[in-house]
Amino acid sequence: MTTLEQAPAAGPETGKEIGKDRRRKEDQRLITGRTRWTDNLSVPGMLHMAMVRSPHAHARIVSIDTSAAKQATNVYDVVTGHDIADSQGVLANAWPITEEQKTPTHLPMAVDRVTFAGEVVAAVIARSAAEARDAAELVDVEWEELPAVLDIKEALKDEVLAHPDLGTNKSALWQFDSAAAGTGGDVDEAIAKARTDGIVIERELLQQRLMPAFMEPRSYLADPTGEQITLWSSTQIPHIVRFLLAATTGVPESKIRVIAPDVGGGFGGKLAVQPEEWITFAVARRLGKPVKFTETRSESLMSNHHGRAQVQHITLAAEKDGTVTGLKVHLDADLGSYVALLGGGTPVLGAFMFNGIYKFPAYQFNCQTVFTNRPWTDAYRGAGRPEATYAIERVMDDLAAHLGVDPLEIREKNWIKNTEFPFTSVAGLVYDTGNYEVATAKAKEMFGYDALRAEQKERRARGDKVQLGLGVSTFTEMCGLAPSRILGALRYGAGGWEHATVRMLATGKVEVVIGVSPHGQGHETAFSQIVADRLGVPFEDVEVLHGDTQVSARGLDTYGSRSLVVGGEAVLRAADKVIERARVVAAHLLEANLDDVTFDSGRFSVAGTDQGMGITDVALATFTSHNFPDDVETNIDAQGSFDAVTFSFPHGTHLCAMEVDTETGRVKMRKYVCVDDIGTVINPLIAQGQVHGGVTQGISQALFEEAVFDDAGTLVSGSFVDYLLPTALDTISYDVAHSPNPSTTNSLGAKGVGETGTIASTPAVVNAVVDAVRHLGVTDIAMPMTPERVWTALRGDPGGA
Ligand code: MCN
Repeated sequence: MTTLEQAPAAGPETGKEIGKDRRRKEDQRLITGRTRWTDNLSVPGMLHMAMVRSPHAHARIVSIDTSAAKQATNVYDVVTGHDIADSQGVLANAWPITEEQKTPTHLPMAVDRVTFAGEVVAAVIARSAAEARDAAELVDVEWEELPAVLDIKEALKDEVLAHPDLGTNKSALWQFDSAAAGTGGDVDEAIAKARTDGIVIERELLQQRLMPAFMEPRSYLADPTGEQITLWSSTQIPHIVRFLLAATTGVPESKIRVIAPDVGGGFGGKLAVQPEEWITFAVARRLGKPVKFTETRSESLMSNHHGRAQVQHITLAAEKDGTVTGLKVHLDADLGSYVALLGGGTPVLGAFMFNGIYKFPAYQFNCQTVFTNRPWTDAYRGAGRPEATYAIERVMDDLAAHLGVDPLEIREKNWIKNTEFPFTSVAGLVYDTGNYEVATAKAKEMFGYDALRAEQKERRARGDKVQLGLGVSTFTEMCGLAPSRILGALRYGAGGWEHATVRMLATGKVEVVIGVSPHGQGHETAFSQIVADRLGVPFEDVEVLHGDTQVSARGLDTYGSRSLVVGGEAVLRAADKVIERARVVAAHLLEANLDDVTFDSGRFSVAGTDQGMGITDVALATFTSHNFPDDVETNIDAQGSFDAVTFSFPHGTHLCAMEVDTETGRVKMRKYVCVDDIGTVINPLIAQGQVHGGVTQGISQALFEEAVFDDAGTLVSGSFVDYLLPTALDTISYDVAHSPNPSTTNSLGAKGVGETGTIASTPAVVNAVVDAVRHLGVTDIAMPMTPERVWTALRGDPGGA
């Protein structure tokens, strides 16, 4: 047995974890399939549920005949919206972005009317999932079809209404004006001046609808048979789900336990209380039996919320030398059929980012949100920021082309210099740190920019069939959602704090309970590294617990690249409190004055002596000791919370080389380099994985993905046969590097990385393709840039709606 005297000081593996390429602790169980996803779970007496969904984009439910389904083998019950009408909660849409916002009632299960193809109208509960699905086909719904509005521009005309009772398709108009806010000048004046004595670039850009395509489809299991109702959910937000279920059902929060086991991706798509989730919970309560629902991939694509979906009207004013004098943005953003959890707030997040890394003197942003009879939209990796970065980086290229200068030159002319940080942007945010000069120089060198430009010139001169284009994308983003005070000012209902608990166990192991809820980000590994360094214990001795409201009572979950910069700081604070409490115990055990006891690398020492003891010895002593004085506590566990003052602002420069076959329209990626500033990097391997995944997702928007509906509003791209996602064969190996400037918003100095790749890569790819063929008269190609679209653009039609 280890005695206090024999206990070793912190071992050689401690004190240098941050910055180390640790393979993820989670990988063993995730990659070898040894984890238990929600759909693998089973509890005694569990029933299965299948949904009956609307085939129509807009229709009145005349009647629902459930009799045949109820007679089917092993069917336990069939539930319609009417059956649960009095218990149906209204799904979260409680945070209007303006006082005048129009918000339709959103019931989890439709009662009288459906507003998109895929909306749930009944649920069949049976002994097995197959029996439930078969019986769902026997539910006979009589429909009266209603006119549907399926397009943003049509919706704006208000001729056909998605929700006739609202009297309009327009939900809210959100506006920001730098002159009114006092953060800049008058944009209309800047544009008027540029029209007579400068340059004005005007563009309408399209952000197509995307569908979050996480690996694990949504799955829910609700068990009401215990003291509490337990809901296992493939969610990003167990704490928020528990709160919203309590708020919408009247069940006390203390009687609801939400468990997010390992979750196979979310990308913002699992950032909601989903109707199917709410129905699973409600039906289990109604029947008093455990009920499980797992969606098919087609159900996921047709009924999970979608992302992007906006028309962007951009006006950029500049002086003749390329100095930008103003930027005016008007967005028409498609909410789809309802206002989702973040609702109109998602496109509005872009309001703060259209000005990117630049020092624009005047800025105006208007966002009109509209309803259509399509699935509702909400956060999708980047949420507002990829859209903003796309627009500004596209028009900066247009400005460079207008002046006949290199795209990097025009950016450098307008960007915020390193010496100017902290910098208050024209949108009113304070950028913490950054160095665009260094990141860009590094990216240029890694890319071999000058050699590729020379090759491009030669190909153009020869009139090659395959032309080369170089795409530049610089970006910054507000990450670490976070600051409660800013969220409050934006009228978001949620706070932005985070919480953690650190417990030293008697054997010297450490349990860390986090409030953030990973679904692929590797928090168990990265947070172990932080705690191992701070407490001076081996990385392997730290266990990170999460995703269960019973275990982690307080937290605001994972989205907006917040987990490290907000949650990591909460963990640090808890660890520091543990050290402080352990110091008191150590002083007692070492019979020293508290002021003389210092802590370093896992060990307490008494100043001026060779006496000391490890923090793990202190933990053991708190467990075994029977004779502590009253003023020395035997509990050294601690909690920490953090709510940042402002966001942190990662940035980076991404460069992409694309080859374009001018005869076939086929495009091929040749090189992709990204140099990002994410402040202190906790685990470079994880960060690199996040960038790789993120960049691929952004490339995918540029080249592959688009939700397509037919004229009746049925999703045509309703399976992975029609909704194209890139495979390893479609991507190349990206060159990733960091150019860190530690953030001043948290003591780790970290900035988020979870969305950077997605935010930066889409414009890099599109700019590269357009750059390849600009000399042939092409200035725009709508996304996704399929070979057909590129081919058509070369013949004069940029495509798009
Ligand atoms: N990290 C680091 N050093 C930094 C910043 C982060 O080592 N300077 C590590 C973190 O410790 C964490 C990971 O990188 O392990 C991501 O951290 P962070 O940027 O804080 O992002 P979150 O953990 O909050 O994750 C959210 C973000 C978002 S918003 C989406 S969308 C997204 C993403 O992460 N969805 C993902 N990455 C995803 N990755 C997977 N596999 N699946 C998803 O659904």
